[in-house]
Amino acid sequence: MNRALSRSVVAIAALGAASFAQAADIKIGVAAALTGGAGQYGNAIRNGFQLAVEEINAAGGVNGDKIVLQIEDEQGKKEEAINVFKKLIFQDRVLMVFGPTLSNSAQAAHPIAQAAKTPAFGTSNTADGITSIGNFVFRNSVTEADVLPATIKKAVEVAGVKKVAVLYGNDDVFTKSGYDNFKKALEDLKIPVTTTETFAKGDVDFKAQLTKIKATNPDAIVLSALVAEGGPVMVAARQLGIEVPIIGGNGMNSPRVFELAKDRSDNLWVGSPWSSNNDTPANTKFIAAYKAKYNAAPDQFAAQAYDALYIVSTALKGVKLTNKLEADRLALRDALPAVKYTGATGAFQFAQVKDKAGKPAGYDAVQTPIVMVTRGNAYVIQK
Ligand code: LEU
Repeated sequence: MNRALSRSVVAIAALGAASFAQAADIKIGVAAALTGGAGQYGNAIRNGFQLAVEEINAAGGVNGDKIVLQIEDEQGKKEEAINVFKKLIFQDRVLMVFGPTLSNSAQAAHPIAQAAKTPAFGTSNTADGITSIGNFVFRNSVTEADVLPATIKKAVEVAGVKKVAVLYGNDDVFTKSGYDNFKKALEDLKIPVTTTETFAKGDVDFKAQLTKIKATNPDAIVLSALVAEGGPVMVAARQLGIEVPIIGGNGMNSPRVFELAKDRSDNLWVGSPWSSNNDTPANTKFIAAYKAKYNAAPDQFAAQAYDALYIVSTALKGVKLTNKLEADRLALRDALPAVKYTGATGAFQFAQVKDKAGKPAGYDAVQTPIVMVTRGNAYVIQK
């Protein structure tokens, strides 16, 4: 074989390998809190993604391409979320990144994705302002601003709540945003607040705040907390003989409440688009598949992660991937906003939000929340 010919044989072989690699994998990053205080949420999220990726690939993938998830533990810490985002985007060169689990971390990590023109997709971030970061930021988790007014309204109607005490974590983006939105919802409904108390991440003793709350004799406690603190708050409240409803935000919608508060977990009110009692075909299928795979019941966070991968795969079906990362990231970004999808969490679509300067930015979820109350270690739909 002469030299020129052997060179072209090598070139053709290389071309073959490249186009084969192109057809093989779509690499997607997942940043989740798999350890630490938010680990309960992050593990449910990972499970939801893993179930969805298996199903999607078993059904032929995306136009024949397989999705490969690269899952990293960001530990529920914003510094770790930043590190994980950088690794996934610049080193592993994923097409997009799901996560991180907490808004507190998303607020720190999503600007990295935005600057790198890489889609970032939150499946559990519910604080105000996350998608205002920019037009590469998406979420399918319904915000506190959308859910809390519905939860409060229902508790007022059904449980006759006329005045409330407020308790919230003041050192976390999500618990603070929940507080802001509770405050607004209470003002809109003209419900007086008897006292407002705070706590910090890692606190374990809530007696001082709850004793003050008890003395003001509220009809309910409004609680903006992650479950690591919120579970123990419920136990402490009931121990002090405070039996009124506890109205919680997104952080309190986790079966971890039942592990932490056990027989003191009743009468907790939360809102969410997802409920295990919602027996639509898509949700029934999801719950059965999840139970079969994990031998445990799913929660809202698993459901939202599961739906999120289907939303992305729906977008990707309309995208012609070129294997040029920058172009492919942009094409996915451009395809996502139009996706309409009905999954475990019901009918879903995106709505664009504005940034602080009033310019079009990222995309929030449009979904209707259901209000639920805990009874006998289960979240029961409140009609
Ligand atoms: N919704 C919370 C947040 O935005 C996280 C969730 C896992 C409870 O931080």
